[in-house]
Amino acid sequence: MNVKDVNVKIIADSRGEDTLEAEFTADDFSVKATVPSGKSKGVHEAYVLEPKKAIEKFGQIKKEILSPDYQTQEDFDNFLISLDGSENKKNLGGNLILALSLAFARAKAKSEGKELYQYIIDLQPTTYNRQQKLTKPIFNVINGGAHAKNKLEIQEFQVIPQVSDFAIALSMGKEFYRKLQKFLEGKFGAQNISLGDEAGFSAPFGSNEEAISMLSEVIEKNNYPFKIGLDCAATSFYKDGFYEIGGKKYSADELLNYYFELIDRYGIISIEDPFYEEDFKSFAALTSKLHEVLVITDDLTATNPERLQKAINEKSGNAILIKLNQIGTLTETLNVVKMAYQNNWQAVVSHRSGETLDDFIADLAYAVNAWGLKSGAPAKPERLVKYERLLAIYNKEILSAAIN
Ligand code: 2PG
Ligand code: MG
Repeated sequence: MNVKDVNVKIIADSRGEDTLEAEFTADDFSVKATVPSGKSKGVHEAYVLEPKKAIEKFGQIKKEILSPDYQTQEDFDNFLISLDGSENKKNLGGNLILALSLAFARAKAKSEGKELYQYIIDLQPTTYNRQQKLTKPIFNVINGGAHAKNKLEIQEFQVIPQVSDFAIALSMGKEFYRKLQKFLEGKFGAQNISLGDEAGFSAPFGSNEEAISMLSEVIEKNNYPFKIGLDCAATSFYKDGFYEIGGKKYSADELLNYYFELIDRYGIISIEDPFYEEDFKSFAALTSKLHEVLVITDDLTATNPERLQKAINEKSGNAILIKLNQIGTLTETLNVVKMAYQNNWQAVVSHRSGETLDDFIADLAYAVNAWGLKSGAPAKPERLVKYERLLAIYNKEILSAAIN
């Protein structure tokens, strides 16, 4: 690949905040990649440099990026990591590094005449077991926590279709979303319904359990083959050794029982960040009590190999949430996925609450054969493009399998 030019500029994300877009011009084409941003961010994530400062930094390193001819994704990512030289990418910013890493991946895929997902598949060693068949869409249809202005402490109330066809899963998700809207309008009045950051509904729910039971009611009434999932994002309601829910303080043990009852009562199949981001022990206690329920680590592991290793050693979960911008390069992200799979953990690929129209994570989810893709509600364009891209990949693959 003959790289002719590289540029980075500022664009607005779904919250209207500044974020970065990198553009690579190579051979006879140009490609772009953008980075999202989190609101319920973990302290162990790669550093996010203020976008204007990141543009300045880019000006200082542009020449160096253009000079050598990088042969591989790993070479390029390692070059960026060494140029930064810090532990959490605070010099260049994880956001600048990631924009460049992903734009490079797109350029390289194109120069090799490959779909992005095929390029990512080819980057991975084939040593791990690809356990899952279909990557499930995880629709976050009710928003709480830091993503909505309501009383819900739990951040995400999700529905997860249990079907083996992605097209069916997606169309059911869209239909369910509209039914849920009608149901909530009937309960609370249309004027009291709004959307949270991830396009899930916000309403004056009295409690987390009320939101779950309403989801459950709409699922049952209409016979959807859906299960419920939660992202508690518990760091946001943890303070001084206690978790505050509905004005009451819960110890970690009491919170564990609270979850245990909800999981049991509503057949919940996945629970993310049930405890705050340092509590490896309570994560482990919950994991050991549950069978066939995914305990997903997000802020706890922050797509970071050392954090994941600790979580694996302490049995603090059985699935890791994968967010490219928590670690900052494609290569490091794939290494974390590999580590998870080698230890029989699942991987769920995720967007951020502040998103762009970039659909890179759909290719990533397919390429690592993730258990699920978490991209919010099936509603706003920045959420939908990821689900639609994954559907397009499945359709393409099904077609090519039929031809061959
Ligand atoms: C999460 C994410 C994405 P944020 O906690 O899993 O849903 O939220 O991007 O705000 O960290
Ligand atoms: Mg989370």
